[in-house]
Amino acid sequence: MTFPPMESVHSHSEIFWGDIAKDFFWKTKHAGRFLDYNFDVTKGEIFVKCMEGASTNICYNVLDHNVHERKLGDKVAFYWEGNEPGDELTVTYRELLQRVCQFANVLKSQGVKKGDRVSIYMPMVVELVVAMLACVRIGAVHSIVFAGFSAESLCERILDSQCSLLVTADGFYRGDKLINLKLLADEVPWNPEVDLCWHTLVRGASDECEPEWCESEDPLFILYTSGSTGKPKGVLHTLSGYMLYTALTFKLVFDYQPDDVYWCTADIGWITGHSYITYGPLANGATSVLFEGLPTYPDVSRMWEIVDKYHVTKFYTAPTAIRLLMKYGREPVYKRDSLKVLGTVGEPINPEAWQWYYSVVGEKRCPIVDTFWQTETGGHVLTPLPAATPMKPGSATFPFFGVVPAVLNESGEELEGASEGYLVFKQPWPGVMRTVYGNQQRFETTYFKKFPGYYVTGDGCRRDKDGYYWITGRIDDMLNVSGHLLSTAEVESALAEHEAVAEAAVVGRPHPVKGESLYCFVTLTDGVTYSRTLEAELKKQVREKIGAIATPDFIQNAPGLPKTRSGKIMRRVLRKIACDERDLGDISTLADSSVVEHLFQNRCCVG
Ligand code: 6R9
Repeated sequence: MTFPPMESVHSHSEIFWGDIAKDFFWKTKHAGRFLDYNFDVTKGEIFVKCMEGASTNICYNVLDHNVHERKLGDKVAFYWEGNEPGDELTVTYRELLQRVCQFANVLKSQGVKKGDRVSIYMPMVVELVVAMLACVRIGAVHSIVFAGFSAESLCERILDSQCSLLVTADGFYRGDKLINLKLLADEVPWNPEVDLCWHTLVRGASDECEPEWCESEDPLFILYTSGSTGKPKGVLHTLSGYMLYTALTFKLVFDYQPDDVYWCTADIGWITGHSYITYGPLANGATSVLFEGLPTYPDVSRMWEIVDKYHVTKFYTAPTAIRLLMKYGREPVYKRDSLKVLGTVGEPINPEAWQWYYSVVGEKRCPIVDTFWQTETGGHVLTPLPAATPMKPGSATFPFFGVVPAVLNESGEELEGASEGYLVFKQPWPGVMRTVYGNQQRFETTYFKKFPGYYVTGDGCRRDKDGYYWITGRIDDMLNVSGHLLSTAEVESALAEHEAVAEAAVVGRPHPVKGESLYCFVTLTDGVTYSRTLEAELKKQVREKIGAIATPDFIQNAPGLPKTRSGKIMRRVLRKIACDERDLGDISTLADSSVVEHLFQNRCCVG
């Protein structure tokens, strides 16, 4: 790729992105403007359209095009490293293409057609990538549900996106724990009436399958993310813009070179895995590690053993993993000479973790790319470019090409220079989400209503005198537990569904490894007494309704909750109680202040 002058991305996005698009195959070329959009609710429906008129197939681009045009057939696409050391597989681009075609034929034989939704609930195995690309090949829309989610969460997502088929696995090991995915998926072991076996189906399938040519704005996938009302939102991404955006961000943010071995430790069930394990790296013909296991199994040097084994050059992980490993000191971090660039994503990285990552893991020779983005943004939006952007520990630095951020105050005015407020974006970039699946209204209300004319991230941010952006964390009712967003409302309703619970309020409490932990206040129904058994039941209830990531760390019996006179729960006060901070600020609107003292006296100290 060659690069036109920097400013051209704003004034001539056509030329900038057109040049990137030349590296891909287009069945038909686009006509008209590169990006067409409306970001202002007062002017009509919100929409973003990129490369209208073009048709392509992403599966074709990331596989066939790499094998046939770029001659990368024998290049390794994935080194799969299983949970158990010694379990390993190597898959080349050519093999991946064959396997994807076979499975695409299987999907077709099951009646899956262009536009149909397919749910995927699988561990980190090669078949997961095969299943997603097989969907893409035939124009079906995948909806991947992270394998840590509960049966109920899976069910909710299948129903919301009206999936016609579920691809799952019998089970897998995470560390030394067996997870019976199939049992979770249907709570009935095997039903020959509805269940079909992957291996049997694939055995008879042809390994050739003509790709389905799709329009730029046809749906590519749906990925659910927590919503502040409690019901998850199906974030919808479409073809061409997402492909170009993930391809270019991957290339530049990791300074991708053809002989790199790249490893992103995220799970494909989250957006990081979608964009930076599957689409971005494959679009560049990169070699990646696909890891099924945990950073601490069988011991805490597992990550560095993998880095050394595959000579990983570019490494991408989350602050929570860094903090976890930090606890064990520098000794387990031994062989890592191959590393060149280190990335982080998922939450603000605290300076201590940043320093450890930089000095211990990177031996002060690897630039750190702190990438800020969201399921909704499709790819990195605030990020340094390694070795080109001077780093400041804890800052995601500057916008990526074509991204125009602003900092707004409560009245929606743009702040200039050094300032702090709401982080918003003023115009779209190719990879931004297009809608909430089946609910355009919710899309507009969530992201565009508060400040007309802007995409609202839901994050707070500070811009310093040098123009660096510092994410200060969520400013809505979302919690970030180990880099995963959870809505307080979702956890509250899971708790309130228990017959012993009359009301629940959930807040975040800082946690040394997870970033935030869940601190839950529950008011019991009359006549019920609080007990350890009930507490365990409540934890189990949340785990079953949402998944293990949402398991409460603390539950406090709250005979009364601090409320305003109009009956609103004052979470701000609850957050202070959870952290044992007595400076409550202005509590003049509080209906009954004795409630607060009672909660302080009975707060949980240990989980
Ligand atoms: C990619 C991903 C999005 C939320 C986002 C923000 C937080 C992500 C961050 C970061 C500070 C970073 N976040 N990266 N905060 N610095 N580098 O994580 O997507 O799961 O949708 O979460 O995560 O709060 O709004 P998603």
